[in-house]
Amino acid sequence: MSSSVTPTPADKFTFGLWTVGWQARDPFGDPTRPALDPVETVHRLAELGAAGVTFHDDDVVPFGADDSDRQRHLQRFRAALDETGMTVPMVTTNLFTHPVFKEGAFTANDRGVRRYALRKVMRNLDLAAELGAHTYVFWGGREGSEVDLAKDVRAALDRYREAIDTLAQYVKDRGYAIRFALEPKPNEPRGDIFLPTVGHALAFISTLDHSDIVGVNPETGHEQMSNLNFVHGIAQALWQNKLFHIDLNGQHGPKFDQDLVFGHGDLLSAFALVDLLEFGGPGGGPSYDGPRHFDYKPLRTEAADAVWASAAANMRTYLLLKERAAAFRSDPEVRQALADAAVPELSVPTLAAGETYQDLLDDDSAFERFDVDSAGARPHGASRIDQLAL
Ligand code: GLT
Ligand code: MN
Ligand code: MN
Repeated sequence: MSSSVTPTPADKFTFGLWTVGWQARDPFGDPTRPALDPVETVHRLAELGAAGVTFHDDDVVPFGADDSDRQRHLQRFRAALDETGMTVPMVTTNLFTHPVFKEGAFTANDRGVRRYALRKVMRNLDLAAELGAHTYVFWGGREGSEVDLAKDVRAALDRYREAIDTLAQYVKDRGYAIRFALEPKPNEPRGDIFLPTVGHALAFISTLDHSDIVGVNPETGHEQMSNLNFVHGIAQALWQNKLFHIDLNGQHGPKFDQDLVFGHGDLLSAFALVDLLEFGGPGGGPSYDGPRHFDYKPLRTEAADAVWASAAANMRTYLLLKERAAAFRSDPEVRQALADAAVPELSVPTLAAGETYQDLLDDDSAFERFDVDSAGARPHGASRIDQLAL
């Protein structure tokens, strides 16, 4: 294996404890793998070259544990982090497993459930700050409905906004260096989930009092479940300076959430994504410098030891695509194809510096004399670009 595709912490690869730790329970079948100890996960991922781990409160401390049990679990976990040098760049809350959240958390009709959910997050925000996390993810898996008439959607969005603003105020008042990242998903487990896509989430964020510290955590498969273009979603989040975190995985089009290994779905899209993240920034550098976080599930058919090979596959795929994206960008044939397709020309503003719409009206070469037939006949050759990428 060449060294450029051997992961190191400098690559900023991170994994949720719940990913490799998934026991493969699904709606039709029992677990196929034993539970994993988070301490072992930290060690195994460190050996594979990951930089850090992320977790839900309940991934480290079982739901309902008393204070002394909580301290014991946290102490073991902290020790594993110290021994391995693994970081915790992101933390999140489980607001979906316990039946108390069956009708929602921040948007539950039951006000008591909403207040309980806020408290559960606040307690875990304190832990996130203590562990040095800079991002806190909100995936509202239970925020939604199956029955339109059983939920006042405008009231639900009011409550969602109230929750995020209240928690953002808490973070600011405590002086925590934490930003929030909302994770969209269209459905599953709810029939329909609020903030179903990157676009919905960005629009919602613009209504917040504390929108300055709230961005998005888009997941490959979640956008593709909606038949949306993930690369376009990421590009728009970057364009709005709202890509605070990213969940990388694979998905084969609109169907249930597959959480495949990164790249094991739409490979050309994965290539364009890595190219955007690594070489889409100013001067061809990275456009995103946060963790490359994998939110995947080892296939239910995999045995316990194969879990680690599948974790490594995410990182290797990313690095292989990064290596090839670098080769693509420096290939003279690619440069020529991009120039022929006029890709760089899109960066030139449509109006010249200082030009007004009146100047445009006065420019008869723009309309009266514009040769629409020859412009319409212009070859672009985008297909050649796809083939070069392939
Ligand atoms: C859950 C979900 C993921 C979210 C996690 C964060 S948990 O597994 O399917 O997409 O990122 O809550
Ligand atoms: Mn996710
Ligand atoms: Mn998913």
